[in-house]
Amino acid sequence: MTIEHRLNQLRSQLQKAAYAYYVLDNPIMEDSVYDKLYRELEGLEKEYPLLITPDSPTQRVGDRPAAQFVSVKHNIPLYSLENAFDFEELQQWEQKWQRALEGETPEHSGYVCELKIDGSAIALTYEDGLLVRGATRGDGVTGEEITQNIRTIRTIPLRLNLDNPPPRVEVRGEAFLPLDTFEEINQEREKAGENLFANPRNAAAGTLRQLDSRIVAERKLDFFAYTLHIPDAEGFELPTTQWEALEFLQNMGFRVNPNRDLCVDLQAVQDYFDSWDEERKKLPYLTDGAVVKLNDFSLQQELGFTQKFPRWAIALKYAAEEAPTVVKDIIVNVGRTGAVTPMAVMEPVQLAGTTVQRATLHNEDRVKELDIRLGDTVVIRKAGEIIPEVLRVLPELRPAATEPYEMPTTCPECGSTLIRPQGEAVLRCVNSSCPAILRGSLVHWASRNALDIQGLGEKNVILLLEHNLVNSIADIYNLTVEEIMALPRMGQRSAEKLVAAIAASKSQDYARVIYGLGIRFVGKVNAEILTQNFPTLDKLQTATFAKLQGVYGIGEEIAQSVVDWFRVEANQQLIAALQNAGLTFEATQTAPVQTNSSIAGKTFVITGTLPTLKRSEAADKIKAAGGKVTSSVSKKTDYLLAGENAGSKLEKARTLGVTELDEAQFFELLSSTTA
Ligand code: 0OX
Repeated sequence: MTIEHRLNQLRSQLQKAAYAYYVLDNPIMEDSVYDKLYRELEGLEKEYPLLITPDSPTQRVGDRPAAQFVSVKHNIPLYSLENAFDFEELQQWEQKWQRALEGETPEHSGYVCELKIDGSAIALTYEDGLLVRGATRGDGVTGEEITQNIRTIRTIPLRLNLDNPPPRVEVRGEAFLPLDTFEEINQEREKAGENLFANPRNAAAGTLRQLDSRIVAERKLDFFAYTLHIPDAEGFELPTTQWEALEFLQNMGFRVNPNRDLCVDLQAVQDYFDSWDEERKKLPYLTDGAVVKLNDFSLQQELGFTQKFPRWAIALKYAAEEAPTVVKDIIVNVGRTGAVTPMAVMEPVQLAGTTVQRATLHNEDRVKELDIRLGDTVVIRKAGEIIPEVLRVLPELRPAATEPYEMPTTCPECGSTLIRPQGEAVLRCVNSSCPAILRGSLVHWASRNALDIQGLGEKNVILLLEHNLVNSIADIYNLTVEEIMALPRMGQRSAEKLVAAIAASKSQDYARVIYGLGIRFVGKVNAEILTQNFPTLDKLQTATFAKLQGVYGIGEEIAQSVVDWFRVEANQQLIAALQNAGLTFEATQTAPVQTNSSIAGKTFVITGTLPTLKRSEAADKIKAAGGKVTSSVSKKTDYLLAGENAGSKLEKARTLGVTELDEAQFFELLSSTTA
């Protein structure tokens, strides 16, 4: 037998044994035999290093830490999931996806229920069967390349178990830390005097972003696969349902959560969900709900995605966790919009796997309603990512001689009188130079989804403000290493790093800049929509209310807020200073939307079967051209795009005199421009 042959044989035997052990939970080889074969492989590879292959079981742990992670754009975005909290919301979701299909309730092969693993989503790319890339979810569009770390996860195959693999296979799933490993890690961190991870999800996310894959390997991350994309699928026999896909993933070598079910209807989904409510607490990992997916891929494809979610899937979440604790203090927090939020400071308590010490009391009205007082025992609640809140006070446990809490009348940060605008529940500090507003704006500007400036968290922002080094967001671009070094607890290296991170943020894209400005109602998704439709700053700041509102996804409230924001003189000055500093105010990556098409600002309804386009494809084209698609015909509808078997919508459109288009006319309209 040649050396190559023996190496192949060893790798294949070890790979099969690892699959049986880690994925199938059904060992086929004794540990001692595995170790012997592994050592033989290691020995041969040492002797013949040129014969080492990247999929060898010895090649899971890199021997050099990475210098930094590189951002990568996902080939297919990683969407998040819409949430449902009860059966009624589940039914609403079913009605919604059925409505999106124009009421032709199709026969379908049911819903796949999977446990929702509370970990970190990751995307894996295999080329010709070999793992070539692993990336974090990031913001869903761009993540970080962490292939080295992913390779250490034993339940992720380095090579797919397929004889004739398609050129590219994309697998998504959840990386997570088993609960016992999480506890061990925290015990060790405590001994070493390091900060503890708040929960297994954070620990998993933190581990995935470790630069040294040797540390990752020690942490024993695990992975459940749940989606499969194969772009060039011609000539391959592939699954046509989610149920088959899960089995296919397992056969390819992935660990797939065994606690799944194929349900005929929503009642069966609810039964699945209920049956796991208690049972899940015995599992060795955290789950916070069930993910319900339409089984048929054809239906999934037809339904497509909204800006944020797949229309064909939903997360059904278990009720939030609640716990009692004692209120030590009541404080108010002034946010970057000047909103004053009362908060309870409490004895630390464990909740949904996290240690909680602060809970929001929302606003003045809620404080009155709860009649919360110092020393009160309260029940707090936390659901998923939501900030913990005080749910109720237990008056029977109230100590003697307490007084009702009164909200302050002046801003605790700048002393100016707080205002409660008419009709609003929120008390506001309206002093635009209030330090809290500047502090919050800076923290937001530097945050991960905005300009992502590492090292500019709340602590350092406070330090900069205390030493009067910045008076506006734009001032951070003038900071020097010397100035920062002079601050307490700041070394030269940290100062250099911070200055470099600030400089690097100048090349962040336009959408992040717009999001970073903190315009009310302009979150990440809206910032992206705005920058796609108004690809230069000039276009955005001169956009009228009507034009903004005509963009699909931008409602009245958002449009008004954008117009108002650009009208403020101080904001204009900020923009000018940021432009001066060299920030990006122009879309570069995505193809600009043709706002000059005849479709921009127009409202469409699509009905019936079109000769070549799927309805979702037609809708995408309309949206890309700046138009809007709604589901029902009204006076506001500009065009009805009608295919074969168009029913009641066509009739209604005719009564209202809405312009009808067939597919050919639609294409004509698409290609015509008004410019
Ligand atoms: C989970 C989980 C997450 C597919 C398209 C959007 C969501 N945390 O366990 N996501 C999905 O599905 C994707 N499935 C899951 N099981």
